[in-house]
Parts: sequence; structure tokens; C-alpha cells
Amino acid sequence: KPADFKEIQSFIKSQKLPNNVSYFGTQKGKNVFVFHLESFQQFLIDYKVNGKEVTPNLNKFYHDQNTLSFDNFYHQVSQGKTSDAEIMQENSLYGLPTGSAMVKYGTDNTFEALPAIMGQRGYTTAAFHGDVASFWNRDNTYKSWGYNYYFSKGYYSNADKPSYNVGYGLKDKIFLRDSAKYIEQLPQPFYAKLVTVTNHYPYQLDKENINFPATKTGDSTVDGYVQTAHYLDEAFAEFVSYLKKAGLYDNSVLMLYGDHYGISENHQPAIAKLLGKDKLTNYDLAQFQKVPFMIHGKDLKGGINHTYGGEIDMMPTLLDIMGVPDNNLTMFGQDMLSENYKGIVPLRDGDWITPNMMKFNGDYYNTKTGQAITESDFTDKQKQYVKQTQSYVDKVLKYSDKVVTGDLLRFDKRTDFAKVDKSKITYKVDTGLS
Ligand code: GP9
Ligand code: MN
Repeated sequence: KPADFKEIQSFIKSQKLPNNVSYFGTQKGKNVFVFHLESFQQFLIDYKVNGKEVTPNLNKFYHDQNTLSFDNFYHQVSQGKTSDAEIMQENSLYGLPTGSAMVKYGTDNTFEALPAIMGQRGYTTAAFHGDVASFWNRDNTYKSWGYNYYFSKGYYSNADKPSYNVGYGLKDKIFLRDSAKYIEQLPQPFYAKLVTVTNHYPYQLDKENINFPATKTGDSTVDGYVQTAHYLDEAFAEFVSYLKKAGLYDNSVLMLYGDHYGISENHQPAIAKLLGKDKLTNYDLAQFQKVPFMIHGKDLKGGINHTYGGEIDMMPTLLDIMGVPDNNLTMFGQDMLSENYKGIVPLRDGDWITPNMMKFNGDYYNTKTGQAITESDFTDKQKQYVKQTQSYVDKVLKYSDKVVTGDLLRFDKRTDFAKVDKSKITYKVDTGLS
């Protein structure tokens, strides 16, 4: 109902933070590459197996002086996995508590998504993915989000050849290499999203591409993880050297993020071995939900930033750097670069993480020290803090769900954004491929 939207809008307004003057618009007008690192966890950064870095190229990129890297950044997905990450990244709306928002609401809802926003600012927008177009209902959702182009499996030659394909689609190196011919044709400036897929459970790779020793946790679905992550790292490096050769590196912003965990909580003995621990606590498991979030620009002020955040915050943070004023857009995340940023990270099940305290799988911890805090031992201050934090978390999740399930953005009358006309967007259909 329109009244619901009004209420949510005034909440959004009350949460708005000022941009950061030393970042705002510093990368304005540049191309944007969004690099979706499938199942990539933060622990892989600088992680070594037998003294060898698993992801040397991403590590270098992470430590680059022009890369802004966040090391307390959490995934917030639920059952919608990749699609939850995508809706957060491009809309700053949460996925749903069950199922996938893209599948259920992607076709018919009104959105005010990042591709459409950039498109209305003169950008060409394109999504790239080496799986069938319809997976997670991307073919319909990307239209609603305003993508001009969607290059899915059917656009790539030999995509069904066994040597080109593993698991969910084209192998990342081939996918990225063959995306170049489309990237080169995009009028600049462009916003391009590349969704990788090879580093996906069950982490299998053909022999010729295995270039790294497996771990020896004794859990066969875990032990290949570093091998496909290493492959993804090499694929990224090849793509970066292509960008440099093509003259696109310096006039583009590269934003990277890991979409969600690669190793689930069902593999705790293996996780303990990877982390060199005897026993895991819920605190350790919470830390294990960190994923990378990095933004690189030629003259961007980089460094490792310890601000606490999550995927819902990517869009407002990127808008800041790109100099797009947010004008009270219905975003449930906040600009991580803002001086007033709060650092409350709601998880989809209602748990949360803040710089002071966290609630994970029902247990409370001191975020800095990892010390467990029993509810019955809470000080009055802690009681108050938990109550306030929980009510904020419950509220944003509830409001975001209302926006998605009630299709509330159709009631937005803003004049600085034209509603996307989906009927004007068509993608070549690639249903001939499986
Ligand atoms: C498939 C891919 C995988 O197209 O993006 O999604 P996930 O299983 O990670 O949600
Ligand atoms: Mn995924």
C-alpha cells in the first residue's frame, strides 16, 4: 500500500548519512566493473597452503595502494545465495527469508536498481555470466533492473563443450577471455557486471587446470576449494592484464566482492583444520562468513579499512565514490565511507554483527575479543545495546521484505529516476543450450 511506502520512506530518510567528502565523486564518469567472486571467502586472502599463497593475484590487488579493501565485511545471503548477493549489490534490498527474491519478484516488480541509475546517467550497462540465461531468473530480473545487455551462455562459442564447461557453466578463464569481444563494443562509460562460477561447490576442475595442491582436511568436498579459488585468482589476473592491454584499467573502477561462503557450517571439522583450531565456536563460524569487498581506482585512496559492513552496503558506498547523490533512494544499506556510518550488519536470520558485539546462531560475543557473553550476565548497558540493535535489525529486514513482497517501489514518485520500461529491453534467448 502507498501508506507503507510512505512510512518506509521516512525511515530511510531518517537513516541517511552524509557522503565522505574525500571520496565523493573521485571516480565519477569512469567505467565500472563489478566482479562477482563466486563462493569466495575473506579467509582465502593471504591464506597459504604449504607456504604457498592460494590467491597471490587477488592478494596483491587487495594490498594495492589504490584498492580500498574492507576486512570486516560479511555476506548476508540466505537461501537465494548468489541471487541474494546480487539483489543486495544492485538494489541495496535484502533477499527474502526463504526462496529467492529474483525468482519470485524479479520479473514483475518495479526496481530502482544500480544499472538503471547508471544507465540514466549516460552509462551503457551489461551483465555477463557463463550459465544459462534463466538461472535465478536473471533473464527477466536484469530487464527489471535496467540492464541494456545480458551476455549469458548462448553468447559464448563452444559453451557446451565438456572442456569449456565445469559445474554451473563456462570456466572462468574462458568466460572472461571471451567476454572481451563484447566489452570492447560497449560504448563508454559502461557499467559491467561479471558473474564468475567455477569456484562453486563441489569445487571440481579438470586436470589441466589444477595448478595448486588440495588441502588435506579429509573432507573431499572441501579440499578442492583452494584449487578452484586459485583458478579464479588466475582468471582474475588474466582479466586484469587484458584490461591493461586494452587501455581500460586506468579509466575503470573495479569493484570485487565474494557472494557468500564456499564452505558451509556442515563442514565444521574441515573448517577447524583449515583454520588450525581444535574446536570451533559460533564466534569462529561468524568470522568465517566474511567475504572480500574491494574497490580499485587509479587514483583512489586505498588501504585496508576495518569498518564493519555487509553486502547491503555496497551500493551506497559505490554511489559515493562514483559521485551519484542518493537522494533518499530506498536503500537499506549505508555508505561505509560516511563518517557517521553505524556498522550494524544484519544477517538474514535476524542475527547481527557490530564492531562491539555480535549475535550469531543465538550466541552473543564481544566482537573484538571473541569472548562469549551470556545473556543472563548482560550489564544494563549491554541489555540496552542489544535491544536497540535487535530492533534496528528487525526493522530493516521487515521493511525491506515489505518493499519486495509488496512491490512498493511502484509507488515511488521521485522525479530524478525514470521507471524502467522493460518492454523496450530484449536479450537474445539462449534456451537452446542446457
Ligand atoms: C549459477 C550461479 C550459482 O548461475 O550463479 O548460484 P549459487 O548456487 O551460488 O547460488
Ligand atoms: Mn554463488
